[in-house]
Amino acid sequence: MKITDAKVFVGGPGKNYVTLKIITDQGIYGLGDATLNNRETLPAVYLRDYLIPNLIGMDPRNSEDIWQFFYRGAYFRRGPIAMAAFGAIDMALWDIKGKLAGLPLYQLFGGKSRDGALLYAHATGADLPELMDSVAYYVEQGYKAVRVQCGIPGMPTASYAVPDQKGDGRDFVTDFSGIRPKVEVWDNDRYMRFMPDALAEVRDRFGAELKLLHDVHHRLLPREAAALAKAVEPVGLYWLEDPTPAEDQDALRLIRQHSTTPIAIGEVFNSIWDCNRLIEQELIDFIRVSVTYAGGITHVRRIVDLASLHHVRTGFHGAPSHSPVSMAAQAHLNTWAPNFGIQEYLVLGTPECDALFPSDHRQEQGLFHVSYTPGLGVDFDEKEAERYDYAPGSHPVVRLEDGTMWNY
Ligand code: CS2
Ligand code: MG
Repeated sequence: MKITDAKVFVGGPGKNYVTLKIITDQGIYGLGDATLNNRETLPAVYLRDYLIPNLIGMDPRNSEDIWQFFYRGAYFRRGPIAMAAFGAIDMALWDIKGKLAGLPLYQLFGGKSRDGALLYAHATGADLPELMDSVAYYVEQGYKAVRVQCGIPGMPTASYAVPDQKGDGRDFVTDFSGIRPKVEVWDNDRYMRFMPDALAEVRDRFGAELKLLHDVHHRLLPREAAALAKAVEPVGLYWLEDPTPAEDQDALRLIRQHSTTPIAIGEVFNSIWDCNRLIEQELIDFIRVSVTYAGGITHVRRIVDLASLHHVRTGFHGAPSHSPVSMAAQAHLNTWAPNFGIQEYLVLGTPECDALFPSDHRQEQGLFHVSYTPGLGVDFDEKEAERYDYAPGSHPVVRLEDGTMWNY
């Protein structure tokens, strides 16, 4: 069996999805997602100029050898661009493998460990009343877990995942459009004074059952993060995410020393080498890698297996920049993983997205159910893809009130 062609498509509804299609001499093809948010053209070029010329002629069934060929062959290993490109190839090869076997991928991983995978939605508000309305909106839809983000009174600009004007705390998606980044102004003290009480009010309003998650989004110093994790302990959060910048892993030790609030980290990690110490030293409770940024199914399975040895559960990243292809790959991993925790899930099921990526996976009552379709169980409509062009975008940058550059 030989790979005869591979095509890269960049574009999609509201997102520059980078979709890879690997075609074989037996007419079977596989799909992969290499969408690196706001840097999408880079994995696309990496695929077109460096990887696909080598891929042609290879036997798609040797996914492990092909992963090692590109990872070791790069010499300059790892990094988000390379791992997103390798990850897309790997997803596509697993898709082909499942189609060849006539089985959905979770069956090749070891079968079902659960019927539906728990999802969490994104509730947000420019202020607390709007956040309460947004949480109620997702609870009504059957979600059992909701992430809560809220505008901070007195903050000069809207902050991470918060609408910059009142009125749309439902189905809110951050607008990254434009090559020049928006500038957010931020202050840790204002946030620290507001957020613990805000989270406590959400808990009081929605009761003990609802799983509440909050993303600090890398903003705090280790001492502040330890103080926040301690202050929100009575709220009983499902997790506190990215409390400190992810590079400094020792910062999490201070948080552990001062609180039992569950910690989730990992969406910016690209390989097992970014998180093995964190997992082995049990400094986190949830690992948030994604198959797109961390080298595909082959590599993420290694991270999941390591995590399962240390009581660390999965909480795969699922921001809107992950296309239905990688979300399908993660859904199969979530169906199999013995240490599955939760999956981040955003409004993927828009009519435009479904037209571009037809699939019979379904989301119901806050749970994701994979279909029995062989492979990933998601397809790609090349005709539909012609409707979409690449549109440059950029993450906002964050400055403190005195102008100091800070973390988005
Ligand atoms: C966020 C992301 O979903 C999350 O947990 O941290 O939305 C993140 O801001 C984006 O993926 C950045 O591209
Ligand atoms: Mg996050």
